[in-house]
Amino acid sequence: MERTLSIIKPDAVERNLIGNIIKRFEDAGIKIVAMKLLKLSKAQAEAFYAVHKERPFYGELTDYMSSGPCVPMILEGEGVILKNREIMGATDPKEAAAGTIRADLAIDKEKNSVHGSDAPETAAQEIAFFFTEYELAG
Ligand code: IDP
Repeated sequence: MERTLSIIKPDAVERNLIGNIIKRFEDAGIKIVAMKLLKLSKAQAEAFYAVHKERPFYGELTDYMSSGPCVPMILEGEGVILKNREIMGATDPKEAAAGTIRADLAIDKEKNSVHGSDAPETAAQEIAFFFTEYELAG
């Protein structure tokens, strides 16, 4: 069974959208097998997004991701990495398909409400960033 890391980002937590977003995953048959609510420090946000270090938006992105609480979760299901990306929609909400989380809820290309791992290797790394083995429900 495949697993992926999802994060409900600070803009969505701030606007009381945690339940709205989790309902979409559950309605799609995806299981949440671990979850927490925490506030990243700037250094932690920088470490999580280290892959984007050279991008012009890195400073702003890591300020935003450390600006308030977020909800990292481990999602489980068949093909869940791709399925989650489909439910999220494109990075820029203006380009996201109708009915996706980002089309319905995101503010802009940066404050786009959710993160989702893009491949099995990044999913494993990102899950390990937030969760230890004993925090997994099964
Ligand atoms: P993804 O989250 O859809 O996988 P990535 O390209 O991996 O998109 O970018 C990571 C995050 O960086 C995005 O979700 C968004 O919050 C932010 N981001 C991406 N591109 C831009 C941009 O052009 N301006 C501001 N923030 C951006």
